[in-house]
Amino acid sequence: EFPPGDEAYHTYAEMTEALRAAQRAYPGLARLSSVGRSYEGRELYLIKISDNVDRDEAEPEVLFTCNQHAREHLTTEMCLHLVQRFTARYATDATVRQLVDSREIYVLPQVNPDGSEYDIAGGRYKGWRKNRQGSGTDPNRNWDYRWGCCGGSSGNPRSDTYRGTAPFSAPETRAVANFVNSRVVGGSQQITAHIDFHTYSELVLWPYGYTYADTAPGMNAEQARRFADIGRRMAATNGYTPQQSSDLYITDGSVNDWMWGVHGILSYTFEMYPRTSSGLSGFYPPASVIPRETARNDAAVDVLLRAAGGA
Ligand code: 0X9
Ligand code: CA
Ligand code: CA
Ligand code: ZN
Repeated sequence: EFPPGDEAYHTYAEMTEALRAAQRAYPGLARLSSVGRSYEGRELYLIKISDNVDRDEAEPEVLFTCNQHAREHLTTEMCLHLVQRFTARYATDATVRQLVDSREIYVLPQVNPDGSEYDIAGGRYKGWRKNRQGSGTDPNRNWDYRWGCCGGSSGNPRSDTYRGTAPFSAPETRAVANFVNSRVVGGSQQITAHIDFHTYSELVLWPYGYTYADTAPGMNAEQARRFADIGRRMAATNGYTPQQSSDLYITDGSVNDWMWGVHGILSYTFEMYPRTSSGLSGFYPPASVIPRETARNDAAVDVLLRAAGGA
C-alpha cells in the first residue's frame, strides 16, 4: 500500500482492477491479456485498445510500457492515463477517435510489479529500482542487444544497474520481448513505435544508449535524424529536453536499443516529472501532480502515434 496521502497511486491490485474496468466498460475497444508472469508470479498485464479490438487489423501497432523501474510509480499512472484517455474519451474526442480507429495501441502499465509492490510494502517507500530475483536485476540493463557490452551496466548483483546473469535472465524482460517477437507477422514487425516511461528528469531520449556515436551498425544518419526529429517534436509539446540517450550516460542492455536494434521499432524513453530533485524524493512526487504530469504527455503521445504511420 502507498503511504498516507499517496493513496491515489495504484497498487498492483488497483491497477489490475482499473484495466478490468476499462475492458468491462468498453468491450469493443479494450481487450485485456497478459504477456506472462513476473519472477514472483504476478501477471504482466497488457491491454490492447483499438476499434474492432478482437481483430488483428492492418493498422500500425504502438506499444507503451511503464514501471520497468520499481520506484518510478508515476509511470504506472501514465500508462493508466493512456488507457483512460483512449477509452473514455473515444466517444467525444475526435483526435482520440481518429487515433484509436487507425492504430492498435498496446499499454503495459507494470513491467516490474514485484519490485513496485516491494517498494510500497508496509506503506513506506524503500527506493527500490530492480526486480525481485535474488538481489534484483535492473530490467533496463537486461535486454538482448549488445548486453553488457560497453560499461553501461554492472556485473555486481548488488548494484542498482546489475545486468543479470544473461540477456533476458529476468522473466519480466523475457516476457515483454516474447510479446514483441510475436508481433512479427508474415516476416514484418507490426509494432512501429514505442515509449518506455521512466522518472525523472523531464527528458525525451532515443537510441543508441550503448555508444556516444550518433550513427552505428543499424542506425544510419537518416534514421538518427528521424529519431531526433520526432523526439524534438514530442519534446516541443511537453517541455522536456530531447537528446540521444547516451548524452545522459552510457547504458547497455536497455529496452530502446533492443527495440530498435532487433526490430526497427521507433523506441523512446520519456523521463517524467520532476526535472530536478535531491536524493530519492524525485521518485515520489505527491499524488496531486498525477493528473497534470500524465496529461502533459498527451500531445507527445499523439505525435508518436501519428509518426507510427510512417510520416
Ligand atoms: O538508467 C536508466 O535506465 C534510465 N534512467 S532512470 O533514472 N529512470 O533509471 C535511462 C535509460 C535511457 N537509456 C536508454 N534509453 N538507452
Ligand atoms: Ca482496429
Ligand atoms: Ca495488426
Ligand atoms: Zn527508470
